[in-house]
Amino acid sequence: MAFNDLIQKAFQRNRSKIVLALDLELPDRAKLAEQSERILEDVRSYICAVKINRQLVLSLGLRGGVDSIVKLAHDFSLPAIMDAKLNDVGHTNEFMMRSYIDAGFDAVIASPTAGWEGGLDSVFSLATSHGKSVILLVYMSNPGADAFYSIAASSRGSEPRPIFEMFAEMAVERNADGVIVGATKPAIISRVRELVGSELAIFSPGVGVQGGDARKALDAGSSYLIVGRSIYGASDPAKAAREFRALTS
Ligand code: BMP
Repeated sequence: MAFNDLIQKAFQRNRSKIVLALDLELPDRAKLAEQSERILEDVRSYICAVKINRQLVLSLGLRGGVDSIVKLAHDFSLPAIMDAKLNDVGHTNEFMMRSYIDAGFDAVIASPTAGWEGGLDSVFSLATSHGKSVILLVYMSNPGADAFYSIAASSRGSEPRPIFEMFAEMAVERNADGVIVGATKPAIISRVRELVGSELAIFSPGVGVQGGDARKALDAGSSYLIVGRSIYGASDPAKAAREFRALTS
């Protein structure tokens, strides 16, 4: 089933717009795998997807490691997103994208900074041929993000405008299945919503520890909130996930 259908179904089943960022860091590989799986199991009814980042890929490896967590997510009928922020030249992007697809991921996050030709073209083309999704990073949640994503730039003689607007338009033009915009930047979320229209999913990380406000992000146009430490770092992750879910209804 395609990523969009999987996340929609999970959203309807669990009444949740929360994507769990499963970014645990533990020195012991076996404990890391066990604890990551336990948290996913505990919160599975309160989330609509799981996002895996380099913390798990670097520590567990893809084969015989992260792929088991992806399988577990699928057993719970939850889609799995790989937060790869792909931004290299074509053949390297292609290798990474193929590896994540082979590991079972339904969607992969890419950064638009490499540009299209010889950069993201291979990522989108692999995604299309394998029925997978690409989510494009449009504006990051960290305080320093403004120094880059708001730079006014001009493309091929057009009027200068913030670079994130070009990234949002690239997502639409290239048929991405979603964009990432930090929950800490509600005004940017509103602007991106105007640019991408009502259909494209906006995923917003930065709620909780980073200080973003769930309600403000959703009111500004976010479709889903990505939450990590405030859930997996809580003494009772299921309770924390349930409380975040309540903020999204
Ligand atoms: P936390 O809720 O613990 O702050 O985690 C947020 C997650 O979202 C992390 O996996 C991080 O890499 C990711 N993320 C982010 O925080 N801001 C961005 O702009 C883009 C991200 O992918």
